[in-house]
Amino acid sequence: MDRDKISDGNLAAILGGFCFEGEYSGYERYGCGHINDTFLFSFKKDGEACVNYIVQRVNGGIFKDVPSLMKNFELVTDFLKRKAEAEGIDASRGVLTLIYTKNGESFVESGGEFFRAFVFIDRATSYQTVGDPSHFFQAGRAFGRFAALLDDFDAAKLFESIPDFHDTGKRYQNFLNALAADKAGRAKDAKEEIEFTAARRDITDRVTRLLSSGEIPLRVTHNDTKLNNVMIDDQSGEALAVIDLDTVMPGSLLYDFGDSIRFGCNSAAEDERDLSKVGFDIGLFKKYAEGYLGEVKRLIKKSERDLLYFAPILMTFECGMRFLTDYLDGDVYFKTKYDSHNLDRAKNQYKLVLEMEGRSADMKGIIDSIK
Ligand code: ADP
Ligand code: GN1
Ligand code: MG
Repeated sequence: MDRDKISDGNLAAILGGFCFEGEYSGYERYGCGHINDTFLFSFKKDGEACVNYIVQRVNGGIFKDVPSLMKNFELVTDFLKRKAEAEGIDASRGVLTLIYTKNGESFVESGGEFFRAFVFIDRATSYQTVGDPSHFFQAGRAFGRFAALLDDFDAAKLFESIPDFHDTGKRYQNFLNALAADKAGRAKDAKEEIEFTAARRDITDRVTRLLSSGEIPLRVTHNDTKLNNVMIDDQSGEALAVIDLDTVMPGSLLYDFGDSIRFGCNSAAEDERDLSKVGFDIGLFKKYAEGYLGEVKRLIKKSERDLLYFAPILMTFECGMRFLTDYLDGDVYFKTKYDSHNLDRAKNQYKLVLEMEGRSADMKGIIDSIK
């Protein structure tokens, strides 16, 4: 399948199914997500450009039960919209807006593929790296607000779209299984990374143990809090909607905080091959922590706060281990552009882990200094 294209039959089903406004004028491949295929659909009204839409082909290899996944989207966006309106926030830009079909469904199934559609948030950007530090502060606020708004959302209503998503211990077991199978015959090319992974086995269950014992609370979390999963207003520089709700599930606030730091505080892109460019920007850590803690201070427990310094290390290690596992499996999960793409990503993340480990005490100090 050419993932940059939509077949004619599916295009007709999308255009005939969703309640779009205006006259369709074309689509193009859009964005840099690793999971779904995203398209920008343009529309015109009386010959003039009007509201555009994002259409996504959901990754059916990863998400096996799309109707249940989309029910999560419906529940969460509905809940957020009501809260935003009660707080006087412009929900059309502040909350991801689903487009429903003429039959009231939030997806179209056609030719064995699933599609969903959203209002395109225009005059806003989803950044791939932090250029302006204030954007990162804004992202911290947005993900913090997301956690705070969902604090009273009933987690039992949510379908677990990817079970054990941030169970780092289980991810470690998956890594060991992939290594034992060595399906793609690549283990010989990843010796250093394999050793690096095994040497950190002890940290893998640190958060899950505390969740199981109840020492840290299970919350409704986003679980994929990369900077490029929040829209930033081009004019005001303020964060708008949090997007990419595929992994909104019960989890720990530590996962959300840690994953944002993993992505945003890397001085290089996630797949930069020149490892001398990969560094940990502690100034950005402070910015994000200020934005995030400002929004969650009402709900965060001391036991969670005490581990905010460790969360980025765990999430960066977990992500590196996932890239490495996918490399060993023969690139079956993440989109890759070349043969060793996943290995390069793993190397990059592990370099960042080393940098973060060296700055643990500084991270701790910064968290303690934020009131
Ligand atoms: P993936 O799960 O593949 O990462 P995302 O839902 O994050 O998919 O979408 C990929 C990209 O598409 C985003 O990073 C963003 O640039 C763009 N995007 C997604 N939804 C919207 C939206 N409603 N408005 C504007 N851009 C969007
Ligand atoms: C994927 O969907 P996207 O590109 O925002 C992945 C995250 C990883 C991330 C690494 C559902 O995020 O868990 O941390 O790539 N999402 C899923 O860049 O697996
Ligand atoms: Mg995304």
